[in-house]
Amino acid sequence: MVRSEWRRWGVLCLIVTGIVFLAACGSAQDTEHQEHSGDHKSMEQQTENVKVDLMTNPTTIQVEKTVEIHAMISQKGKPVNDADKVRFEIWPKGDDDKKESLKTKRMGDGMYVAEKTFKQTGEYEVMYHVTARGGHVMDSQTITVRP
Ligand SMILES: [Cu+2]
Repeated sequence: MVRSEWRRWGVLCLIVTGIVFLAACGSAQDTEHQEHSGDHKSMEQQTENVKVDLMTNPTTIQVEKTVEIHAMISQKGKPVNDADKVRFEIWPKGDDDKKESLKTKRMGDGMYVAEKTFKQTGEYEVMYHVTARGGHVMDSQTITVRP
C-alpha cells in the first residue's frame, strides 16, 4: 500500500517535471524563433496572400542609365492599389552600410515605381518593404548592373 503510493508519487513527479521541461523548452524555442524572424513573420501572416513581384524596366540594367524599379502588389490575383507604404532599399551586395532607401510612386494596377541610376557596375541587393492590408511583407532580390 505505502510502496505503491510512493510509486504513484514518483510517476506523478516525473510527469510534472516532464511537462515543466517541455513547456520551458517550447517557450524558449518560441522566443528564439521570434528573435530570428523578428515581428515581421507574424505580420506576414496577417497580410494574407499579399504577393509582391519585383522587377526592373528595362530588365537589363546598365550603369549610368536610369532604371525603373517596379513592385507589383496583388492579393488573390487582384491588384492592391491601397498600400500604405512601399519602399525599396538598395545596397551593393555584401555592403550593408551603403543602404539607400527609395520612396515609390503609386502608378495604379498594383504598381509602385521608383527610379534609380546606378553609378557603378556589379551586384546589388534590392529589398522591398510593403505595408498593406494591415501587415508588412518584405523580401530581397539580387540585380546586376552591367557596363
Ligand atoms: Cu520591411
